[in-house]
Amino acid sequence: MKEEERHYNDSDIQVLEGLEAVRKRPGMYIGSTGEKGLHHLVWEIVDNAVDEALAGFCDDVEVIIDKGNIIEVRDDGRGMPTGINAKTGLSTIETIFTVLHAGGKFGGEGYKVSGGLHGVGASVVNALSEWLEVTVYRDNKIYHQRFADGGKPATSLEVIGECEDNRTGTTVRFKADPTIFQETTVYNYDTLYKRLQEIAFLNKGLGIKLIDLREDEKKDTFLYNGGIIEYVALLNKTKKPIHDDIVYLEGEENGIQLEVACQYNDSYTPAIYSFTNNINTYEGGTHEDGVKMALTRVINNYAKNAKILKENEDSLTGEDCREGLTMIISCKHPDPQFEGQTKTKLGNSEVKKIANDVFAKGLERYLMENPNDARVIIDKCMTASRARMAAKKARELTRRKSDLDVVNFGGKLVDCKEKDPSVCEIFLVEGDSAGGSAIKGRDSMTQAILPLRGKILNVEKARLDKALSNEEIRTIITAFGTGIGGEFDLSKLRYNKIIIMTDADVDGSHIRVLLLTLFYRFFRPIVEEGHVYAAQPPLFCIKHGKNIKYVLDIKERDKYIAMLNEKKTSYEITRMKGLGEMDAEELNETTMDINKRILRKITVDDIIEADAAFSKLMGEEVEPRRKFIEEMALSAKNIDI
Ligand code: TTJ
Repeated sequence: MKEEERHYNDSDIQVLEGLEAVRKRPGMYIGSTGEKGLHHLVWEIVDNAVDEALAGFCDDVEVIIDKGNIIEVRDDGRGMPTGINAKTGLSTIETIFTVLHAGGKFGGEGYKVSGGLHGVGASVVNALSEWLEVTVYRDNKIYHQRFADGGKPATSLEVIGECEDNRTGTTVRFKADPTIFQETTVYNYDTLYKRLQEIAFLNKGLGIKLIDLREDEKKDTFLYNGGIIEYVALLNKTKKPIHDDIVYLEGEENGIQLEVACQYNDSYTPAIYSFTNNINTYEGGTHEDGVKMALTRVINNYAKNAKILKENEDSLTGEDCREGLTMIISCKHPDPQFEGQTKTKLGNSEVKKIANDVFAKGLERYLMENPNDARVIIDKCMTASRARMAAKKARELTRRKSDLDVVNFGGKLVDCKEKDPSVCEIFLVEGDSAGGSAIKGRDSMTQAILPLRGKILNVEKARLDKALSNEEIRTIITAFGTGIGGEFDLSKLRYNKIIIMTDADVDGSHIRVLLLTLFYRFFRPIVEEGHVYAAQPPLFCIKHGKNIKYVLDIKERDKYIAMLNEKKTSYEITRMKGLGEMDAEELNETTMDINKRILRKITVDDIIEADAAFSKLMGEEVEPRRKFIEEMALSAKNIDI
């Protein structure tokens, strides 16, 4: 036992053992100790302030990122209780910050967030902090307590002053422990922005301020009196809605609240996001199922009654009814059951019927009262249905009859010999000339080459059936082996890495973006599971003596030159040619050889964001597109050297 712990009593020691468990296995409590886990600390504290707001005792929550990556969360609620807790004999505040899972038991009523990893409690944040301070304004007094060194009380709860004008509220300030968060303790403004904005959308009338006091001072305020209606408006801002109104429906039964906002746009992809108690239920669940069922039923009934869908025609499928639909579903439940792999699937069976009823009733009424919108919506679903049937026919053409079936490729794919996908790669190469060099320069065991001629179809503006009539795209689908749309199967992917090899110029980045759009729309799991890469042909070659060094950009070039100058080594720099001008050996050496090349992994960490970005990029407006290409070029990360 450490010297300073000796005079701790029994219950203190139990407490410390609890927090010690958190420090030993932080991943169990916050998922990871990487950037995501670090931000989890903020969510944990913010949830408490938001709960106080949802209970109706405050309207404003403030999150400050202070210099040194200190986080401060403030609310103007009632202030945490300052009395003694009978069970622990400690003050309620000390209990909440030092006893594992105490939060729920001692906190207020109302909709407690408890999904996924949320709701683990303020004590977990305290345990993983270098220090944490809580200040409570209540009864015209200012209470304060400090914890340090992984959650140990450094002072007891004391009154440190009087406060003016019946001010009430709670402020928590903490610094994440860098010995736990070894990867990074730097907060990402955009990450905080996105999530706080989302919380504000999901809770109309709740004001949230985000303030960054580090180098580049920044400030944003989120307050949406329209709630999820404004969320849908934002998501559709980069698209073309096909009707003016955003349909909004709400209902409550047995303390379970449901809100839905939706609007169709002229794209072909649904963007449906569901939440329960402010937590994104990525895996869906009963609230989403209920709403989807109601949507399909109501649309079919309307189409049949209006004689748009004839008696002898097939019903519209759920997919038909969701084409181009942007929708937010928000459920507030007093006792949510989260299931699924990532605990982001709502399991409460009673919600399905409630969601179904609330949505069906509301949508029926909306369609009745707005016959023009109804017509536009039904027409869109009908067109989707016809396109689906056409796509079914076209899709037959992409099926591989066997592993050895090369007929489908029209001779374009030069496959690798190895059949084990875990070691295989496919290069999608811009142009026939670079394609030719790549074929000669590859490792024929594991590297397959697919030269791409001409432009890739922009699938943002095309439905599946049109995409499938495109030769280039059909070849890609067949090569990947996964199928597409409803029959997509990631386990059938024939290559572990899909590597886009394009020139480092505007045309190259355009082709890259078109390919990414294709993958994102039709092969999303391939992107999500990290199978997509961009090859990075070097920009400069530096020769010194017998050594050849390839560098990616000017910055790297100058750094290398500076090093050579220090050693007084003489060198010769050449600017590299485009992919098409490199011979097989050069191409292998610089871009393909697994021991020398640099690949950039393409990731999608925020589906909502990426969806908007792709639309922006591929939509009509030129300026945002140019900007996005630039940003995308900058943000891709270097890995896999
Ligand atoms: C509980 O019921 C009595 C009145 O106070 C209720 C309460 O706990 N309110 C409360 C907690 N307001 N704010 C918090 C809080 C705020 C932050 C930023 C962090 C934490 C852990 C709690």
